[in-house]
Amino acid sequence: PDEAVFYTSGRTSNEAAFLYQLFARKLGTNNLPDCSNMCHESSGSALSETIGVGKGSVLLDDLYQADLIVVAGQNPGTNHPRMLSALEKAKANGARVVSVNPLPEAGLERFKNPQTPKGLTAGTTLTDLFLQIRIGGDQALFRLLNKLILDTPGAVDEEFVRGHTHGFEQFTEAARAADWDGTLAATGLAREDVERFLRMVLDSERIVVCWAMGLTQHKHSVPMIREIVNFLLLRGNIGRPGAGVCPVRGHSNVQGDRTMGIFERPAPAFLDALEREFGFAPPREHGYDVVRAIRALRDGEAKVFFAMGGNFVSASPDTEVTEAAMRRARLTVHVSTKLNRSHAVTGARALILPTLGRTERDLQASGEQFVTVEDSMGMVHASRGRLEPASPHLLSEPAIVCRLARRVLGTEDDVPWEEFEKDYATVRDRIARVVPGFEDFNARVAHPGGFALPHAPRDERRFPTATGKANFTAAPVEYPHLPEGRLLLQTLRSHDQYNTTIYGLDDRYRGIRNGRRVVLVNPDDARALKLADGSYVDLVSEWKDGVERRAPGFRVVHYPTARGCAAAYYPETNVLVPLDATADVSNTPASKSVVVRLEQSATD
Ligand SMILES: Nc1nc2c(c(=O)[nH]1)N[C@H]1C(S)=C(S)[C@@H](COP(=O)(O)OP(=O)(O)OC[C@H]3O[C@@H](n4cnc5c(=O)[nH]c(N)nc54)[C@H](O)[C@@H]3O)O[C@H]1N2
Ligand SMILES: Nc1nc2c(c(=O)[nH]1)N[C@H]1C(S)=C(S)[C@@H](COP(=O)(O)OP(=O)(O)OC[C@H]3O[C@@H](n4cnc5c(=O)[nH]c(N)nc54)[C@H](O)[C@@H]3O)O[C@H]1N2
Ligand SMILES: [Mo]
Repeated sequence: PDEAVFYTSGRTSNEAAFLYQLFARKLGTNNLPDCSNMCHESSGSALSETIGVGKGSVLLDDLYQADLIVVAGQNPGTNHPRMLSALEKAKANGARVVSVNPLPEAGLERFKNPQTPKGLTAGTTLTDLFLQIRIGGDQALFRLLNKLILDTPGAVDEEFVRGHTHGFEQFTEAARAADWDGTLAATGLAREDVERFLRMVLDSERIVVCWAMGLTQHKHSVPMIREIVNFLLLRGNIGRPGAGVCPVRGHSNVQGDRTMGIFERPAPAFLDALEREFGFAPPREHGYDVVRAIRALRDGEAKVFFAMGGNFVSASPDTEVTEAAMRRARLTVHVSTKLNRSHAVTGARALILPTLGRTERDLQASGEQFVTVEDSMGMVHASRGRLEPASPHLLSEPAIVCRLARRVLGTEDDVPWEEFEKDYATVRDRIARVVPGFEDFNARVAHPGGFALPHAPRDERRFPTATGKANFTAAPVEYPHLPEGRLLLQTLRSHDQYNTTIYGLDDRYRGIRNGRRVVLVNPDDARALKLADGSYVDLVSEWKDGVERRAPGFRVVHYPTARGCAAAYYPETNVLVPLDATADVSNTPASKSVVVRLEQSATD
């Protein structure tokens, strides 16, 4: 069983995900990597250790009640447009917004809400303070900020720290060692910037910190996010209205898939519950995450690759390595709504299984079905397709899994796969008995708007960690060191793409038109490197393995990113991200901090 790998992208419904992990575990493996491994794994790792729940602790209403919202490493204008309206409303209620980013992201600077008359003309300035940080400098910034808070009489919420936290002394000792010079070097910020930030923090009773890939895809992402937890804990900003951690997710059900057990390192309690409910012994050894799955395919240890959605070879790092690994498989299978590159990079045998999209009607033997999803804020709600399916022959994801399970496990298998396929409510009944927080699932999801999953830190200031308290942590401060003449490249999204699906060649808010093979370089760096705006370069990544990874033919765009930093689009640049360059603890590819040199291009 462990020679098979079952990947999931984050679009899969709760019902399909639950069936899929059940099938993999009945087969006998925990090889359930998912796009989370490349996405918010660092957030999950940092949060579960420190607050005991690997998910965000705020609801939409908390944003509306916050005094200060920090948006770090996130470009909501493009990637979470609905969040801009939430920020606008928060501001109308008196909140201030700090943006921490190497790029001045236009959507955050000036938001034109198409829904309001004011938005159509003037727009709202969302950001009160823009901290143009160097890539990878966030841990250093928050560490110094924490020291400054500690040094301010009365700034620490002593009662909260005493009653609810653990590790404060050790953390204080580490924080006291933070110094201005080191921090300004790591962050590229000016002293006044940090001082203004501090004043806004001290003026604010309730603080929310939001983040996305700008914080999760670095070698030191996990300690970076833990430092943000330290920051919030210091002033009691977790577990009360208007305050908390807000990792903003990507795919519509990536959080729900994890809740349903799509995880290569499942919690023992989850496996115990599966065992009780279905009367079998699930495998207990950890399975492969994305990076380990690629290594296993590369080394011939895994032979079957099955993908429930996604575009694995384009989304994964080290494209050439990943493609070669995939070609060694005996069998590759993709359950997909759209053709993509991964379908063309196959093992000895290859299957493409087209499936219903979530907007399409899903008719089964018991009648029309709906499925459920969970959002970034832990709200679970129903999703029902309305459109006529693209073909009457398309099977739904749950149907594909149930039929596959019956073929692979045999019709003798005592899980009622046929019944599950006919009526998804019967799947939800099982979820209700296996997954905490889903009691009475079918009844509760019938409410319009759905229901909120319990979150102990948010709901009752209870922290289900190893110490039973919220944990301060005291990791050494890290930040990327750049050799002379090199730049630190982040690989990010343009406006006209959804991950590996490219819709067009423009990047609206950044004013880039007609081309995706562009590299954004600070004009001062460009001058020092003698790179004219509009000239062509190859991006060559430098990593300690000595392998030269090259992405040829990128147009240089002079752009006001932080000094020493560069930016280019994913997935064109995935070829530059070494497979082994991952975040400590979470093993997420470090695709936001790739050391590159720019060489004059032959392909002008
Ligand atoms: N239209 C659209 N929407 C999407 C997606 C899409 O592709 N298209 N993808 C979805 C998915 S799966 C996800 S995960 C989310 C991703 O949402 P985002 O995380 O917003 O996406 P990225 O384009 O990767 O942007 C990363 C941001 O972090 C900043 N950044 C990079 N490095 C650092 C750093 O070291 N420190 C700080 N403070 N900032 C840094 C970048 O400048 C950029 O603004 O969006 C989701 N929504
Ligand atoms: N360099 C670099 N690499 C990155 C990132 C980065 O910032 N930089 N970001 C990472 C992140 S955050 C993520 S989430 C991953 C994304 O990794 P993936 O989730 O693997 O990639 P997507 O491009 O979102 O997958 C799109 C494909 O999913 C299929 N699909 C869409 N909807 C459905 C559905 O409902 N059911 C099924 N079965 N299939 C469906 C379609 O066939 C479509 O072609 O990429 C990661 N890779
Ligand atoms: Mo993502």
